[in-house]
Amino acid sequence: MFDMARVQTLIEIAKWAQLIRSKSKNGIPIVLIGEDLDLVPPEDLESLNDYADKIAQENGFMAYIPTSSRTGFNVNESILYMVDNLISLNS
Ligand SMILES: Nc1nc2c(ncn2[C@@H]2O[C@H](COP(=O)(O)OP(=O)(O)O)[C@@H](O)[C@H]2O)c(=O)[nH]1
Ligand SMILES: [Mg+2]
Repeated sequence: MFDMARVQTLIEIAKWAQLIRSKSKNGIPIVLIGEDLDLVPPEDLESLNDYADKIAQENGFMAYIPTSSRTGFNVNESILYMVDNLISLNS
């Protein structure tokens, strides 16, 4: 998870992914969640989403999902996405 209002937290994602992978079994699924979507200036949103998609692809994540707990946008959806995918990976 990274803070969409602080791009530095997205830049650091590769490092966190490396740490997670060094401490878990091969092939652990990772979903990149952006938090605080509502704090992103509308004019910055497209380039931020493009950049996050690129980081997700480069690091082999399953998906990138921007969310806001303030507005509720993608909150249930992101949890359901992860649950559904964990269930299908394990069946
Ligand atoms: N604007 C906005 N504020 C949020 C959102 N989610 C949490 N906050 C606020 O951000 C602060 C820190 O949230 P928290 O989830 O505890 O920690 P964080 O993971 O470091 O962001 C709290 O005051 C929350 O009320 C959000 O989606 N949008
Ligand atoms: Mg926050």
